[in-house]
Amino acid sequence: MVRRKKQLSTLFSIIILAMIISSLLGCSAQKKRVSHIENNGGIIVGFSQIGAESAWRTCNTRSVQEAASRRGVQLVYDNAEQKQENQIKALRSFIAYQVDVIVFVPIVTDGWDNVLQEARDAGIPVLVTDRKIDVEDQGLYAGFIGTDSPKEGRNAGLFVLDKFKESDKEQINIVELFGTEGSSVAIGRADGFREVLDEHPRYRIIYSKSGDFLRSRGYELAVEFLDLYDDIDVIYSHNDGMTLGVIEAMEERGLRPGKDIVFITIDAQQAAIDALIEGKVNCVIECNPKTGPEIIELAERLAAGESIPRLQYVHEEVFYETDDLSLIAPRGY
Ligand code: GZL
Ligand code: ZN
Repeated sequence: MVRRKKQLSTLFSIIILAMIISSLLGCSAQKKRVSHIENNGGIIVGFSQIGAESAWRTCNTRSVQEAASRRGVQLVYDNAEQKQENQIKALRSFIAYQVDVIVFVPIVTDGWDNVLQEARDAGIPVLVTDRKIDVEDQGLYAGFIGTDSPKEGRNAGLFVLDKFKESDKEQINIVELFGTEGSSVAIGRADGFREVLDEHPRYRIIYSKSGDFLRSRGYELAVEFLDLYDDIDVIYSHNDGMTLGVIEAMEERGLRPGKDIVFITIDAQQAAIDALIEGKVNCVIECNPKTGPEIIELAERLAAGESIPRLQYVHEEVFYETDDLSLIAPRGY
């Protein structure tokens, strides 16, 4: 009997010891998370940005960084240099680092399910911003804030219809400079544009290629399509970066963008507004990069365990050649 009693007391002390260790560990893990708040009063946010391919992108990055520092949020920033595999590595490092929230700009819509499952397993909420993702399980991310790209495309289509409503030209030939293949914003801008024009068969997209939102690629595509076609009526460019490359190529050939060929461009960086004022483009559709304050506010809510709206679009304008352009405030990008 004595032996049995001895065994029981040993077992009991092992259980107590195990409980003490686990509570110390748990507490230290708990302590670690509390220390994020204690030592800088702010949360830690992992921010995966796609790169620096355009003035729009660098403005977007600056907006998030400035908003984070204003709020005392510690931002772990990663620039993926236009590669999805770098973004996936960055997200994995944020998970290992146990950030409080992950914010990321998905360069393309597909290929995120696994890494987002790992984030969910680690209990880290994810905010998707600027571009959208296609995932099986919508629960893999908390919400989206960004641009309504199909609406931008529809606004471009409506401008073309308006511009040619008095024209009796049989066929209106359109060249489209597509953004990054597989990105939700390029797909949305293309779909919205076609949604408006498909009902009017005289409008035909005779050329559409990806310039990857890059000025240099916009220039190269212009060299190609200006040699291919001599009866282009409209150029529809998915971003100002590519537009600037096209304008350069056109002017090298003595062509007058905005006069010989109607030009529509998206982003509304300062250089595009300047081109609108100079009559080199006819319509500039704003895509708002200054979403840092809203992004950080949503991240703080997620870190506090609150829910956020699934879908939030940012305010965007359209600037037309017929507007009073002196009223446009400096764009800051
Ligand atoms: C749009 C954004 C696009 C911009 C480009 O929301 O994703 O990427 O239009 C940028 O300038 O490169
Ligand atoms: Zn923390």
